[in-house]
Amino acid sequence: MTFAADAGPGASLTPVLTRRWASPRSWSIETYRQLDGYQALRSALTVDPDRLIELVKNSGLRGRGGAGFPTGLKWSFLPKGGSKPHYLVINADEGEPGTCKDIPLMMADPHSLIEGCIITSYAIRAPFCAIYIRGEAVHAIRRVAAAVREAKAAGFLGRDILGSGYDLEIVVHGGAGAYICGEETALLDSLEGRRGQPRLKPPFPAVEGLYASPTVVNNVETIASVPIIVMGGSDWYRSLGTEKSPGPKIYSLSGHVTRPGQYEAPMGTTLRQLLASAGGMRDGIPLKFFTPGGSSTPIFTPEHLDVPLSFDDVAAAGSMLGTTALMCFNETVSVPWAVWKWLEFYKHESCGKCTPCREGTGWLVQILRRVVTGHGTLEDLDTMVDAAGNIAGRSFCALGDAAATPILSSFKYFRSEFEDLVTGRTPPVVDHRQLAGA
Ligand code: L3W
Ligand code: SF4
Repeated sequence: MTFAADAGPGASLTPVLTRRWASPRSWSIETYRQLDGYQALRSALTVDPDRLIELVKNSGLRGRGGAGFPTGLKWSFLPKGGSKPHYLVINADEGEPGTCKDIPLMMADPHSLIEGCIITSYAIRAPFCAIYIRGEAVHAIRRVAAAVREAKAAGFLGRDILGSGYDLEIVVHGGAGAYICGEETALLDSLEGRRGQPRLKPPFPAVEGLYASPTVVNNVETIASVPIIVMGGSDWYRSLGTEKSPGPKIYSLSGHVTRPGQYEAPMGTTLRQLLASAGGMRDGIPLKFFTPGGSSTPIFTPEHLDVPLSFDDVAAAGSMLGTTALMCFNETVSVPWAVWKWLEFYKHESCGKCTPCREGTGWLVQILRRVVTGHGTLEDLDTMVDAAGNIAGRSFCALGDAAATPILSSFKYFRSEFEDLVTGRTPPVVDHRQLAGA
């Protein structure tokens, strides 16, 4: 399957979230306002906050951070009344391997996120919002912080926003480069100044989040979708995508693709369509496997090219939509090598709080090093599957499950590649001397 001749029609690209990205100085407040920016805020501030929550519920918007939880429902979990303040926290700690949509969004159109933050904070009656951005993305931290200053100078933040009587402050917080801080409760610990490690759930952040107060934690793309729902209405939003996964989605294509990048298309678009829009596989070398939503999601093979990329369709086909990070690997790639690289990542990023993940990821990496250097045994393969099976479902947070996923899903489709390496039918993919000190 090369996508040169048999690609079929491309995706019907629908620039909604990305519609301003190609405009000159798209990140400035001047460009944003020229292109209808902050109009949704004006209209939202005239509406009762509960009606905004209803609107987002009716739109069917689901979280874009990986789990697909219904956004309006999450907002409605915040307790009514009570003495504690409500908070909004934006998870901009984009770190999932292959995921590259939130940082591009913040770079190209930071005001869409900020407008979404203001509307959401108003809807959940929060006086304070924090945007937690991955530490390595210094450029994004600077860009969003500059946009917050612009928004404040224009009267969209601070006291009595647009004469509505509503007050809001937004703080931009840079993380310190730990993947685990993308887990929402570890993020909250980090924001509070502690070492980022997941908390026990329940209580969910909606009940006890930042400083033990009711908190909504949402992803960047989720919140940037709010102004367009306010402007377009829930029926229009539902006219894009599938019934259970409505709206447009930013798909990130990476790997052996002719034109990698972000492609915005309705939920339910297939990889075959996206690849056709992206010029197909690079150099016509066929696709071997791909991740539908980052390395935490079970891999797919060319037989899944026509699976609609929506939460439910991908789940029905045996994987997860995750963050729609479509990493595409061609036939030159060794699956054990790719799995080894992913496991090195999870071992490095394991926070160490629970034994299955802390110890298990280390064991898996040791075994995988033996396998890719040609020093593994058939028994090693069974041990790997056994260890992965004991991490999945037995770890404290989703990182443990994520670490087990590449092993379990690659064995489902490509066990013979591991066997060929340990029996010497294929040569090692890595020279053991390259691993000295690794
Ligand atoms: C109140 C309830 N709130 C659930 C909330 C919960 C959270 C959201 C989803 O992991 C996945 C993970 C990664 N009352 C609630 C409730 N909530 N029940 O709903 O919760 P959950 O536990 O289903 O998922 P999660 O812990 O948010 C997210 C996968 O996404 N993933 C991750 C990518 C990483 C990034 C990144 O780069 N930063 O996004 C990719 O596949 O493995 O399975 O807000 O509080 N009864
Ligand atoms: Fe930490 Fe891994 Fe346990 Fe999550 S699963 S708490 S990352 S050790």
